[in-house]
Amino acid sequence: MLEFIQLLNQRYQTVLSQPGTEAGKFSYQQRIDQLILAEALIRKGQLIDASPEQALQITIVGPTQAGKSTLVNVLLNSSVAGVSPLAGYTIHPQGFCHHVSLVDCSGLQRYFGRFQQFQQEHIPKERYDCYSLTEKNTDSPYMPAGVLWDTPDFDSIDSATYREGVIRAIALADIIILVVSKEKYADQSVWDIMSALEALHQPTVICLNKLSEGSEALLIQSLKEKWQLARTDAFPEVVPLYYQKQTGLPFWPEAKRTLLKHLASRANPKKHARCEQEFVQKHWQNWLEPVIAEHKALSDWQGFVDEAIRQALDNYQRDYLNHPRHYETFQQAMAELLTLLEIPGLAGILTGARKVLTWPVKQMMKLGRKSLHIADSSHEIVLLNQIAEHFLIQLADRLLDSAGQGKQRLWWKEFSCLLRSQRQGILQDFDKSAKEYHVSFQQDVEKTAQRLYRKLQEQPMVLNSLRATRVTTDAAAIALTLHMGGIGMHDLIVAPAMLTVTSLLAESAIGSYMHKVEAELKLHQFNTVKQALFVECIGKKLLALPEQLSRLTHFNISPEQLKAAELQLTEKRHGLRIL
Ligand SMILES: Nc1nc2c(ncn2[C@@H]2O[C@H](COP(=O)(O)OP(=O)(O)OP(=O)(O)O)[C@@H](O)[C@H]2O)c(=O)[nH]1
Ligand SMILES: [Mg+2]
Repeated sequence: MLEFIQLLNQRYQTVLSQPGTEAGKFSYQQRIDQLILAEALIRKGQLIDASPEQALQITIVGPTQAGKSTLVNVLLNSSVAGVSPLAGYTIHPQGFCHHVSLVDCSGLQRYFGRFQQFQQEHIPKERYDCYSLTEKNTDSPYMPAGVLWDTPDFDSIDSATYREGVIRAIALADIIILVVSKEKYADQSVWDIMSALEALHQPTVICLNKLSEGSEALLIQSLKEKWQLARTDAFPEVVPLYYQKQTGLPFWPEAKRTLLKHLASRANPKKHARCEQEFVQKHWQNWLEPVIAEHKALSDWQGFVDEAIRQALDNYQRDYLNHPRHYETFQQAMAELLTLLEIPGLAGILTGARKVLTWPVKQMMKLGRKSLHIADSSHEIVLLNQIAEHFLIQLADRLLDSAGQGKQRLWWKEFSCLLRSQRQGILQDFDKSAKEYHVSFQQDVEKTAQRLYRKLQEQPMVLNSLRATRVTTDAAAIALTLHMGGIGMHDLIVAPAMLTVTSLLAESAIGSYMHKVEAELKLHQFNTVKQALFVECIGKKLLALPEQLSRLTHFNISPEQLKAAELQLTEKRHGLRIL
């Protein structure tokens, strides 16, 4: 699951960084934040699994200049956190161990993943993918043993650059302290974050900082209203922080001295797994919305291809297999049969075959290229290539239609260009496969001829009468000429002698057997063309085409990848188990 969330996050970031995604920018950025949070929650789950006695983690969050770093100092009774009147001063998550040793926190490096740990004074200002962890020996009356995290703000202009650090520190927290000042507590950014955090069910405290005398009750009431608009859980404890002139620090009220220790006893790492799962499930559909839209486009594309294959095969049947003049394969089997019959007196006639034939010599000469390969003269191949061309034109039209409407316009548009660029190559491959099919199908033609020949041998009467006809000799001569490359297939079919022999056989005792054999040959031929040319050759190539779409503008997460991730989600493994 972790890998899938990372992949999704990475794809969102890539797609978002491309021009033309302005429309979805806000929602995409929001989802990226949620995915970073989800990843961090899964990592926290792994941390709990690896070391159940992990030190308590308290994270302070709040808008810039609210006094987060100041509060760290107050709670730790030190001046360890850097405080400044410059907005966006803290830019890294900075952890301070209180009554916990650094060794006890060694699991944190794994939790932070690609974020690198530094000592506080060495943390590089130009890098955001790092955090610091510092052991403090000061004593605090307010803090339970644990790590107190100071975090960067989430509302300044620069905050987008260090937002991931904030999210990671938030997901790590067993307790959240929200710090707001009277100027900032109503900001939308504060309540967006608080609303997003509800699913994490962390015990929470709100610190109201920079208070002026007399404003407390009103502000708390207003805070409560804001809370109730953003969240459904109970309004948490509010700690009003008043400024102390002598120390120059806000003052933690005596009445709240044990508040954090009390909350610490409520923190329950065992609940984490459930929160983690709830969070992922809550956002899953929303995260996957563009991925599923791509899958829909993909399945539409599959539908277009299937439909186009169906139509292409209909055309093949209509214009070839069932066409009374164009279907030549069975005639070829007949030609083979005639050569098997060893017609008496053929040798003598063969030399003058051209004169015997009943079509103009000129046409014969035109077609009489010696080594004419059978596939080159095949009407079937010409037709199949025409069908393939029409097939691609039809698909290109469907793509243009889809590119002009619907949600996935960009996907279809790019896909349409892709198909255009690959069209020539696809047609060339198809032509090559068609020729290969045609040549290898000659074996089936020969087998058909053998079957007919065997049947004829069982019928000596038919065989003899066939051998005795002059027209059979003519037809056999034509068949042989075809064999030697002297004529093309079409001329064989229209040769009257061939037609006569075919009808002689059709009307003979083996007539019905011949029809049956022809029907079987056609069916086998249909299935072979369908499988070898339209499913395997052109179909597979077209269905694999979307994989070549740019990974910069599309998610390109396959339905299989998604399925595997969803299985993990329901299997409740990889940190997504219910305890
Ligand atoms: N008057 C007054 N000033 C305060 C109080 N708390 C903090 N400050 C000042 O407010 C400024 C910001 O305080 P920080 O603690 O750095 O605020 P922060 O939330 O960490 O700010 P960033 O790190 O920039 O996000 C500093 O100049 C503090 O001295 C307070 O209670 N009263
Ligand atoms: Mg700060």
